[in-house]
Amino acid sequence: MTQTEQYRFPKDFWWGSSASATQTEGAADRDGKGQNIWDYWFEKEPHRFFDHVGPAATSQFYDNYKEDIRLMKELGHNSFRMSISWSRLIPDGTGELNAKAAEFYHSVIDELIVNGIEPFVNLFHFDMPMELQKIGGWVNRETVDAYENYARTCFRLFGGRVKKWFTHNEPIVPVEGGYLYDFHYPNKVDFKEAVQVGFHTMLSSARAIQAYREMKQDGKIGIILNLTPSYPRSSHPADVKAGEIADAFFNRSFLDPSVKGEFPKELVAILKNEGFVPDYKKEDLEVIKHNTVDLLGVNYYQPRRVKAKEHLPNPDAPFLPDRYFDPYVMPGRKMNPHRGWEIYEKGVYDILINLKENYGNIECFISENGMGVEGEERFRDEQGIIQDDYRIEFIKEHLKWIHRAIQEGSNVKGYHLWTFMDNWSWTNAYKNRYGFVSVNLEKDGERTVKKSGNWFKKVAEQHGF
Ligand code: BGP
Repeated sequence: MTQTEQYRFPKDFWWGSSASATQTEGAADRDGKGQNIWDYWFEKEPHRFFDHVGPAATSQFYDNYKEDIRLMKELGHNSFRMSISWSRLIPDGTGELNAKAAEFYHSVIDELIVNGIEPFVNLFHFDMPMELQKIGGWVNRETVDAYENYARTCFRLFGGRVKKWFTHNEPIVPVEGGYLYDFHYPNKVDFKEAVQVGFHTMLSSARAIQAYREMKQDGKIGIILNLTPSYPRSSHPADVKAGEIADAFFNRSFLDPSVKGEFPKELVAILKNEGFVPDYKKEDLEVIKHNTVDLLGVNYYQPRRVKAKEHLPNPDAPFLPDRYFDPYVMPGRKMNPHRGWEIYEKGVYDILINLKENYGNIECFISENGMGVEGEERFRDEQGIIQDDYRIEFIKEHLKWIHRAIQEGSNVKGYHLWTFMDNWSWTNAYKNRYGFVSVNLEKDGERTVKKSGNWFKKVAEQHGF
């Protein structure tokens, strides 16, 4: 692709950004919100969070949403993905509805629509209500019932104006973080529970979709998955097999049931062989089979490179998916050193072509993509604008591959950057900044549009670059 080439996107392409409740709202202990696992974990172990900054205040969207939405409009957004905080809307996870929370989400949705920005609403973004975590969170089947009830409540309250719904964001991440690799509460390393959590989460997604259709809602409902392509080190059959297994664990575990209504055979075979089949009822598989998604959100940050295992695993170590592959550090890879993630732009094209060829070319969009950078203040110029040319470059290079996928027939409908304004990144807190808009924590959260924000506005207005 040459520099002078032009990249035009369809006129109705969705240009925007994405965010989540816990990472942006703040007001974590106000207006009746219940605790979620992040509030609780931070209270217990603040040292696990960068600079000991917790989720209490985050980016104050709760108080500033009108101003923030005005800025979104200014930056050319025609759509924005947010999430509802379950523990704000239903503080105990089940039972009483918090009227103040309903009022808040009503106003946010109204404000977006008035500004010509379509709200895309996600129901679960890593933030399990603490009261439900106390009974085991997704390990406990009761959480699936509670979630279905929460989803029904959201459809009833907001379904008249929200026409794009998502059941979960990156459902594999709470499995990895909470039950395998120790980066989310409850910090367990327990593959049996991990599999149960995965299954119940998948079931909850299908049950919410079923409820959505039963309630005769007239929008679209989908799921947002972090599809991280697994690239084997080489074409050696052992490397290729390692790649296929990693793909089954981390991508196809949710992609196949969400889109095709069935779990990948390779994964089921491993779980059976290793003795980790989850508890389920026969009818669950029917619910999953008949309630697949209308629309798929694709989050893409980095590829996963793998190779065949170098050594026999320690037989006494806890079982982890990595028993089947080793990570592969490819010489010459391009890195984002702040986040420690490889940048591989073509990955987004490979995902879209895979969806086209193997998943019925399902309607999809890039629901997250972005670059977290530490210490962005040093790039502020005399006018006070952060000169984040590296982010413009990052977005551009990904958009070029998305453009190519469209030319080859991909059904990709939009691009949302992670994220609109700098926010709280879980255990990384405010270390890395991702936004089109900077949030100055020293100056009471003052917002200033970065160079990338102004650039994106033009791209959205001109349908390309
Ligand atoms: C995705 C999550 C987001 C966001 C992003 C960046 O996995 O959906 O919530 O945080 O990654 O990652 P991080 O914040 O860990 O740098």
